[in-house]
Amino acid sequence: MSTPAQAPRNSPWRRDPAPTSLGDRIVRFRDPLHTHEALPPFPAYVKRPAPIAPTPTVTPKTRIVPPRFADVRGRRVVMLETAIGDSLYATGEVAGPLLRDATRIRGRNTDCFGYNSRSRSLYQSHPWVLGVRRDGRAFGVILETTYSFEIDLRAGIVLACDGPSPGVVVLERDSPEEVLGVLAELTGTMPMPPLWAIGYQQCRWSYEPDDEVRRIASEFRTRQIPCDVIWMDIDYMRGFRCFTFDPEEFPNPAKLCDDLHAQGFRGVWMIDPGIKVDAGYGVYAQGRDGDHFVKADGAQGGGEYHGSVWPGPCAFPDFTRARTRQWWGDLYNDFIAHGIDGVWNDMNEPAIFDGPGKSMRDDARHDADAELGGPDAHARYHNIYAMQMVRATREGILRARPEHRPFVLTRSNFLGGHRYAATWTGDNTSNWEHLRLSIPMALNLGLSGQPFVGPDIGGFDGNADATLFARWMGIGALLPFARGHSIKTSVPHEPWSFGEECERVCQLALRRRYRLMAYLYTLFREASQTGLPIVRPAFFADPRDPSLRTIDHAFLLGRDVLVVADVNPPGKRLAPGSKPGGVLASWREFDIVDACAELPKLYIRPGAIVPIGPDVQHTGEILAAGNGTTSAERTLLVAPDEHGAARGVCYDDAGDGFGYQSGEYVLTEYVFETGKITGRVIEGKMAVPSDYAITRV
Ligand code: NBV
Repeated sequence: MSTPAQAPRNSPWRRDPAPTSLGDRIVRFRDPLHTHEALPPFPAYVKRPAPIAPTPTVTPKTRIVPPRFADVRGRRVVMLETAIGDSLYATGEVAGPLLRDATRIRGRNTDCFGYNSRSRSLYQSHPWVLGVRRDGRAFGVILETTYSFEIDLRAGIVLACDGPSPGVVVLERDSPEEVLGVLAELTGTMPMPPLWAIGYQQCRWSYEPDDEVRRIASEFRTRQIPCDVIWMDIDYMRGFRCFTFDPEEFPNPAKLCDDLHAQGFRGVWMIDPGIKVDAGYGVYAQGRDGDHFVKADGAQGGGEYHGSVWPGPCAFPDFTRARTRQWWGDLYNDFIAHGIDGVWNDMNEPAIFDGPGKSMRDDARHDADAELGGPDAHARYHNIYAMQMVRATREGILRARPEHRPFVLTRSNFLGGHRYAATWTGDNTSNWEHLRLSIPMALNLGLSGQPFVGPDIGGFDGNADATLFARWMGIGALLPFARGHSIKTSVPHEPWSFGEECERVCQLALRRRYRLMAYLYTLFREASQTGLPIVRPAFFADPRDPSLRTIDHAFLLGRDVLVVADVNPPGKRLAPGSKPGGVLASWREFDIVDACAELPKLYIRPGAIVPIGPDVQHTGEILAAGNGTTSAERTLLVAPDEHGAARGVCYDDAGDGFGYQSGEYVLTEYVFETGKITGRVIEGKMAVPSDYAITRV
């Protein structure tokens, strides 16, 4: 960043912010006018980083240049200059190109059905920018606010927010990977999910009644299309009352769960935050009697805040305090006792049909704990409402079933919310534009700390056709969260719904995912340890190469696999030069299923070893055949470098539970040299088979 120009005398910009060091090349700046104000809590952090020393000058070892602060029309504005050659990324959940230069977003969690690349606010907010300098070194900027904010990257970095003056943290490292490592130190890492949650998942709004769920599950097995999970959308409930079951359509949820389990499936069921105002409904009555709901502002009459969602007028739990999160979490006890495996929290922006901007009024009252900032208006807590909801959900499920790893999916969230839930990119549309968007959206969420992410494969709203659906499955099967989902009004969107050719492509796409499961699982482990995303932009292979910085149709799966997708409709196929150049030009093409032109191309890095597993119908087969996730049928894909050498690692554990936290896992390093492969346990005490089939690429 270059030195800010001298501010003119009458400029609103205050140029001498008070810097304090939070660690090596991590500096917090405050508006000099507001340094006397206490910094409000910022729940993105695992633990708020405390200043370790005032930093009189911030430049000796770094290129961090102090931001300038101003108040403009009652908002706090911060400006950071960028230099020629800087490229900007992340900014959370955004529809549009990977490179965020010249874009502008509003961070306000919004139910944005039918969004497109012009939509400014989507479901989640991440007040975070990642910058990559011309020489490949990198920096990050965190705006410490829970209020609505703006990120304007049209000329440098301009951040603005409502509420009190925020801290602005600027951090600097030698590479984007290292910057994400610091972000993870501050905001935590994703907990390890159960293995089944990395399998393919099939959803629809809604599979109903219960026999339809069984039919869909059986189709997968009969047609031999790999799948781990079937999802229950909102219609399983009795009149949209959360934690209830429709007596006609889902009379025996435990039996349905048993039947799914018997075929090797798991079930994930939806729970929304809106609780129907109905004195005869136990959850509402408990919430009212326990004083658990958000209140209306005094001028609005005080009392419970009500807004309309699916069940009609609803009250909304006040997740900003521990005692309500405890109550909410405990509701999952009886619920998951039916055999429910995972939970999907939807509509938690919160979406309210008759509220301003389709949400809660800003003046609604939260009785928040001091930990989050104490009692205050919804304006302050809007962006963290969902995050606190999924915190309650995850903790409740964990209390109810401490021996299993919870799986929670959320639509809305905030920076740091990956500690509680995975996410998907909301209500996308079945068209080619959205297929294209799904890659940079997943990448930028990964660069914002959320590694477990994917789109509704096939598109949620509208009708896919065979070509679009097949192409989407090919790409979606290589993203971290892989779920097909569609709206009520669309034609059926299952892998077999569009004819034989599409079904064949889907089957191959999913077989690929399952064969790559050992590698994927190793990447999930890495993400849970270091915060590195599972899918990464092409420029991670060489952050200095400007030709890799704007690639939207290709991505890296970990460090060793490059995926090059064709996101164009037929007739507009990618030119042969679609494979990225630079260091990626030497990566070698491979496949692990029958050749298929509709699937993205896969390339392996010279010098890498990628573990490949058996062809299975679901992850339960992997666990049944080996010791945990280990597999006797492990093939090592070896791509020797110019010296004939290659190296790779593979992580294995029980695939569920927490034994791995006390050494019940194994990290194996494979080395290929002088034509021979050796495996060596580098961490953990679990046994692994020592025979590998080797395939050289
Ligand atoms: O619960 C119904 C849908 C759900 O299928 C979708 O995935 C969510 O994003 N939900 C939104 C509510 C209605 C959407 C129009």
